[in-house]
Amino acid sequence: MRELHPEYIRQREHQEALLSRKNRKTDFYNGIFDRWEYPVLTREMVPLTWRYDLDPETNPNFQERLGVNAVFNSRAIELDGRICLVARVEGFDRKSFFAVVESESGVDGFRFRDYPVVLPDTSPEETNVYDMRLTRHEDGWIYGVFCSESKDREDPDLSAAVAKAGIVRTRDLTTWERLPDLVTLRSPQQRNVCLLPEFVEGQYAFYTRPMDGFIETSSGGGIGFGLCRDITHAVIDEEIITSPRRYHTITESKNGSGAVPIKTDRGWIHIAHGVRNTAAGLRYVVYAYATDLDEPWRVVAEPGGYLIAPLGGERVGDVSNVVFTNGAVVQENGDVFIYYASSDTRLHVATTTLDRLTDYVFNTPPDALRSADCVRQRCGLIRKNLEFLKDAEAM
Ligand code: M1P
Repeated sequence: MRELHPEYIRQREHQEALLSRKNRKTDFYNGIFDRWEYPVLTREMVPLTWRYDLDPETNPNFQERLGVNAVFNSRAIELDGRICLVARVEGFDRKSFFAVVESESGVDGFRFRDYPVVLPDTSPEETNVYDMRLTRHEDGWIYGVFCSESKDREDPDLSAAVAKAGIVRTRDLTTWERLPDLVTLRSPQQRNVCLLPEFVEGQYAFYTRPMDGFIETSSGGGIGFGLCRDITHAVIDEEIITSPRRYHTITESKNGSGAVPIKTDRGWIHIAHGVRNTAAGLRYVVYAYATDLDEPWRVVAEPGGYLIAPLGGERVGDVSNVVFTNGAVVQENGDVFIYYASSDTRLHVATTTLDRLTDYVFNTPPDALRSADCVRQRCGLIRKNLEFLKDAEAM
């Protein structure tokens, strides 16, 4: 009979309390979505078996042998009545990998499966993988599209890297088949690529993010859209820009597709991220827009500004002043769970309904793009309200 280390027993109890803690809505209000008090995933929730050697003979001081730095950008999908996240887990060694984490409520009680996702290892050059978007496609497969990062061998700069879109497919989030990486003939690098759940013109439709370099999108004009016939050898020739980068807006530096688009009667709703540079560095926010159902590259509604920005403690972390989403779930009753990570450190949920989200996307005024026009826009709202109040109070 082997003895358990007393510290293991203490840590297990501590973790169990964290995992079974009930989450609750905060009193944050904007009529659009609700915020929740606790993050749904943190590094403290990662199983002890992933981090410690439990055997007192080989680990008498119960030291963490393989630490986890962060659990963040997660794709979400409903499977067998549970909400499953495919989370980005980053070790102390700064390498990311994926883990399936499941919950019944979607707002708390997330439990990691016994092992992380073991992707087929098809490229010795691939150094880091992260930010998977999972699409339940009408062809019957669940596809995962993620960033596959390698050293740029042609650039002597030690930090020079190449980002590509890796593609896997699965039916159960357990067995994964790796397909060749996406090739975009006109863009040297790709990140934040997301597959639409439906065929468009009989082809697979991807939202892309054309980039010249690893960090800077440079000539990449925003979120792209491209078609390919064969997903087992996915090649996109032309990328049309859908949601563009614009001067002095939340997408000025870059933007990228986030959750797999949500189909509504009025269009596909996209929940994406936009980046602006500031004196304090890059600031990432989450924004939303809609594209046409038949021409899903054509933007039909785009509220001005952001949907979610880092708030309070969310503003601080490994890469501060960042919120980022790559996953949302819409339930049959219309409830919507938007999973967003803060500062590349932890994962939160924002909840809303399809009705509230659609109202937000189609009825929030667009960015007027200039201060003078923004003041005109706001004065229009104030005037309408003052007249309304006069009438209401006269009653
Ligand atoms: O560090 C913030 C984010 O940076 C990248 O996003 P983008 O390609 O738009 O700059 C990604 O690495 C993302 O994972 C990360 O959260």
